[in-house]
Amino acid sequence: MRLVLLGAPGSGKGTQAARLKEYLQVPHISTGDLLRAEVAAGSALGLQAKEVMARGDLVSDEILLGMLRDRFSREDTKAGFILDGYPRNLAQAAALDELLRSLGQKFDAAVQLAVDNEQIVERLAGRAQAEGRADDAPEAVRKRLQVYDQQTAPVIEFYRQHGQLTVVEGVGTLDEVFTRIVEAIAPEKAVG
Ligand code: B4P
Repeated sequence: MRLVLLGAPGSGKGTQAARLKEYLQVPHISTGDLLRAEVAAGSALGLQAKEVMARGDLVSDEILLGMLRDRFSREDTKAGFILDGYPRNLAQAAALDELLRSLGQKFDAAVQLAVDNEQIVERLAGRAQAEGRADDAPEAVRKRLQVYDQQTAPVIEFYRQHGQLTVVEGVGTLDEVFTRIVEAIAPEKAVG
C-alpha cells in the first residue's frame, strides 16, 4: 500500500505512521525525521535546515526533493510506503507526482488527519515539555500553523479536487484514530 499522510503539525501523522508501518509492513518515510537526522548528524544540509525548522518555516523544496529521491531509490519502497509530512505545498505535490510517475508508481490514498487548532496547540505544548523540540515552542507553533494554513491547506484542496483525499477524524485515543484510518484505507483488513 502507498499512503500519503496529511494534516497540521501535531495532528498525529508521525504517531499513526509508526503504527501503520507495523500493520501494513511498509516503510515509514517522515521528512521531518529525515531532516532531524541530518540536524543531529551536523551535516551541511542539517546546518541549513536547523534554523529554518526552529523558526517553524518550511525547508527548501529543493532540499526536500533531493532527500526524497534518495529515499525512494532504496529497494524497500518498491513494496509500498507511508509518506508522512510531504507534500507540504503545491510545488511539492507536483514534485511527488512527477517522482512517482518516473518510478511507475501511484499512491493509493492521501489521508488527512483532521484536528482543530486548539487541540494542536495543547498537544504540542505537551510535547514541548516532554521532548524539548525547538519547533514546539509557542512562537514556532504559531508560525507552523500559519505556514500550514497558507501553504499546506491548498494541497489538501488539490487532492480533494482530484478525488484522492480521505479525511479521518484525528481526535480520540491513539487506537480510535488508528482504527478509523485502517477502516478508511483497507476496510478488509480492519480490526475491532
Ligand atoms: P514534522 O516532523 O512533520 O512534524 P509535525 O508536523 O509536528 O508532526 P506530526 O503531525 O507527525 O505530529 P505527531 O504525530 O508527532 O515536521 C517538523 C518540521 O520539519 C516542519 O515544521 C518543517 O520545518 C520541516 N519539514 C518537514 N517536512 C517538510 C517538508 N515536506 N517541506 C519542508 N519542510 C519540512 O504528534 C504530535 C503530538 O501529538 C505528540 O506529542 C503526540 O504524542 C500527540 N498526539 C498524537 N496523536 C494524538 C491523539 N490522538 N491524542 C492526543 N495526543 C496525540
